[in-house]
Amino acid sequence: MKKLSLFFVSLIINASVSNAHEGHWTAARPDGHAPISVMGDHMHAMGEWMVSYRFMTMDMEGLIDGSSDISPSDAATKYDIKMMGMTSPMMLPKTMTMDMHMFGSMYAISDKWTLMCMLNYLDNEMTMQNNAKMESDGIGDLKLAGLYDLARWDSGRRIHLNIGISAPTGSIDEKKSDGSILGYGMQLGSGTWDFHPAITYLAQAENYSYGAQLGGIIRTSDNDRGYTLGDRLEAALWGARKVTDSLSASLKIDYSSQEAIDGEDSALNKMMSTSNRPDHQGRDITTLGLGLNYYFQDGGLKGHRLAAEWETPLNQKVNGVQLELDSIWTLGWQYAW
Ligand SMILES: [Cu+2]
Repeated sequence: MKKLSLFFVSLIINASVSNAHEGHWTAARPDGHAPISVMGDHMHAMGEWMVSYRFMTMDMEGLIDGSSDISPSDAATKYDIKMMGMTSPMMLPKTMTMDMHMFGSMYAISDKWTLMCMLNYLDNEMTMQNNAKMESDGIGDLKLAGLYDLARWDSGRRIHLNIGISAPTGSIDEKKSDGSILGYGMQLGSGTWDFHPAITYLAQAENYSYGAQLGGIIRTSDNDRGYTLGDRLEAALWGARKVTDSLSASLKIDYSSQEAIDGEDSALNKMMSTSNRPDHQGRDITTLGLGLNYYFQDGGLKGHRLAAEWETPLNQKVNGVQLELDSIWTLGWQYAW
């Protein structure tokens, strides 16, 4: 792990001494796209289309209280978790896997505006301390965005604005097999119309590139179950090194902060599990991501891209008691024409 990150760091640092890029920013190189976990990172030239598919899998295991490990029985005592009147950690979460299939398309209506559309299919599985399993799956919130080119310079740098909204197409009524409602983390959407603004900066030199994106999610109302997911702030910084004309390696640092839930779903039993408590939702997390992008320059697959990224937390602090994030894998395919 340490050796691997040093390899990526040295790739990128070595590269930063190479010459600056002469012309405009271009997507026609492997690192012309950001690490695959970054959304809305690049724009297209007028008339260009792109379709993409990403598979993301997130693994969580073990409980943390703020930023320290806590045993299920200590958590039950500390937060007064009860089953049938007795302190019991039985319904506290043990592990969770969240799989996401993400389908996207992009189209540039002009050189100034690129439109983007994204729909996810989620598949969640959670195991409780008593080994009971809970599952939910279905489509998430439909996201539409416009990327607006703010400025482009000769030296391979550019900056754009991301103006996105998401519609509440994902279910917030997912239930257990016994018909009772599932906790907040197992629901598929926010239940609200959300605003997703961001600003993205990109820079390219001969053999390396870097970028930064600052954005967030602002919820605009209460959902019809009586709560609002926390607003979110996200900042990402990445660098990539061209290894060959088709392959690049990247390093990314990502910080995000999501607030706790406002309001509550009154159908959830707050005594039974922290998963049912609005103040035990949301977290601050910093992750390190290592990635590879592959760009097919010619032949039958010209224009296709494949990418993979692995992310692991450097630091995380949850609100209340929650599962600890272990790792995130994102695999992607993109095709532009
Ligand atoms: Cu694109």
